[in-house]
Amino acid sequence: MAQAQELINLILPQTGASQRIGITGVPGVGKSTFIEALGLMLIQQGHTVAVLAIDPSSERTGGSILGDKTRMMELSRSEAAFIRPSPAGQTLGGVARRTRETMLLCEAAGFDVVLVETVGVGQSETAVASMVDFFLVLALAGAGDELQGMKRGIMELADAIAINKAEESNRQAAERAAQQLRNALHFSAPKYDDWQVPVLLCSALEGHGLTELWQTITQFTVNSPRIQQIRRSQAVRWMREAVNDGLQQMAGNTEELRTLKQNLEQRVFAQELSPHSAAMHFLTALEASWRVHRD
Ligand SMILES: Nc1nc2c(ncn2[C@@H]2O[C@H](COP(=O)(O)OP(=O)(O)O)[C@@H](O)[C@H]2O)c(=O)[nH]1
Ligand SMILES: [Mg+2]
Repeated sequence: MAQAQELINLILPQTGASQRIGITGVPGVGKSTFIEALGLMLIQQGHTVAVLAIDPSSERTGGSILGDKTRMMELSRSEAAFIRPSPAGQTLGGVARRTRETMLLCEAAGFDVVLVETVGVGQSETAVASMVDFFLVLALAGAGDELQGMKRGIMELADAIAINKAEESNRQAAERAAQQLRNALHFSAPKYDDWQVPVLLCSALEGHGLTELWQTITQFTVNSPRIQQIRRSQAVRWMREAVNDGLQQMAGNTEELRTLKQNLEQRVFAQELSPHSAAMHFLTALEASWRVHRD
């Protein structure tokens, strides 16, 4: 743990030069197919691409990693690409931290585009959005899917939305879905004053719309003072998270503290003690224990 931290500190000066892109959408929307197509296109343009996945559920549901690997077959064979599935067996916070650190390692290794795939369910979008420069949401056209599959929270995180599977045969429905989304976006609070979230069409399968999408992304990320702002705010947020994680860890550090916490919780449950006094009691014990361990 300490060694890993030391390594991160050591490589830190070599990080930061990549474009960090998050990609989300409901299972089946085409994220892996999209990443394969975009990744290959970027490699052809001379980029090197790292693909990281953040999916805290992947250990439980199994299989998803295997599925993604086969979907990114060609990309995974390329010398200029690196693909890594979610670190397993951890909480979302742990997965997020590991993914962030892996992203830094990839940058230090020279990859200049990092794509982070996340499943469009649960809290993992927020975690990914807080570690990338640009957050792309993939959606599908048809039967109200565009609003159904797009929970409000996700829409608020989006820097661009792409309607995937917009092949010729599906074009009209895709256009309609895009228009609906544009209308809906008018009613949600803008993430940045100077950036209107574009809604584009693409087909990951046929490779259509990817050039335009990449143009949109680079318009946002390359030579933009906004990126520095975003990364600085993210750094502060990561620090806060690390402090909170550390406090949680300290609180469970010794048998004594764990027992005390249980006892206090029981007394609060039994209404013998107010939540506030119990918390103060615990914090006092935590502080004392910390002094002992520090000295
Ligand atoms: N028609 C069509 N099918 C696609 C497209 N992109 C992905 N698919 C298919 O949709 C299914 C799910 O794709 P996948 O990339 O695994 O989705 P993920 O779960 O979001 O990673 C697969 O059968 C893909 O072949 C597309 O642009 N057009
Ligand atoms: Mg996938």
